[in-house]
Amino acid sequence: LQMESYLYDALTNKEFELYYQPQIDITKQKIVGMEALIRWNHPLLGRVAPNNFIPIAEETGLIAPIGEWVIEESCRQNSIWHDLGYGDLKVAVNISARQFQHKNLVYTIANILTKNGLSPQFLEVEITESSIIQNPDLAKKILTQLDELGIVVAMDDFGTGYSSLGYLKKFPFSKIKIDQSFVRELKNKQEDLAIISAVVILGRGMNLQVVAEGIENAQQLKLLRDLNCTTMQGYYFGKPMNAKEATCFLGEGL
Ligand code: G
Ligand code: G
Ligand code: MN
Ligand code: NA
Repeated sequence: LQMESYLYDALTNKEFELYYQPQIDITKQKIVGMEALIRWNHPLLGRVAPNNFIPIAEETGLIAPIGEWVIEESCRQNSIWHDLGYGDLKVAVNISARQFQHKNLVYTIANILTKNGLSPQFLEVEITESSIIQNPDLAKKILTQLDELGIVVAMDDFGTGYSSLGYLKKFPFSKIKIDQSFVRELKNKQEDLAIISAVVILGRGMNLQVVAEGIENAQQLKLLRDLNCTTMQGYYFGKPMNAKEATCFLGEGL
């Protein structure tokens, strides 16, 4: 309850910060995107993990202004990166189900892009299957509008839900992110390899980009590369880092 009351003031008090985790195209040896991950530093509570405060933000409706700030701040940052010469870098933001109820979400996003001189193709929205389930019709309406604007719509945590395959057909996804759990358990075992391999082939057949998440070591990288997975994200390449560190990371290249 106390956390909730603190959360109301967090935006005004500028307690949020975005961290960025790189997405790598291993065939091009290039950083192709940055996923924005929110961080909350409260003067008394200290660092509060998103898994602890995002649910509260969703329940209270605070996710609308917080989510808007995330989009605003990540687009502002990406526009800076474009000006620094990383002209095809994308930024990805996580969107909660509740944000679909935000009256002017699409309009707001379009305005943020214009204001920052950022073309829509450089913004990705990551949606989980569970957030679609809450209101599929509304989700479809909003995601279709975002897709028509040219924004990349990605299915996050792919493979953990119940009917992911049907959603790929019904909703305008152009990217799937294979859930970390599949990569974490990835060993030279028939089943693990078969699942990832099937998703990569599925993505190719449906003209969807595929990203593997949670790569923590060279062995996982090698296994994924052998399965023709080309885009990856994980601690092995880079942990989520603040804007300054992420800018240095871009400067150092791979
Ligand atoms: O970053 P980790 O960094 O601990 O993120 C934990 C969870 O919080 C993930 O499921 C991630 O998708 C979610 N998350 C991180 N940032 C945001 C955000 O800005 N908005 C929403 N809705 N979820 C976020
Ligand atoms: O749910 P979503 O995929 O948006 O959240 C990503 C979460 O995974 C964040 O909490 C992020 O910090 C975390 N993460 C990113 N890369 C790795 C990794 O290689 N290993 C682990 N264990 N977590 C990771
Ligand atoms: Mn995500
Ligand atoms: Na994910």
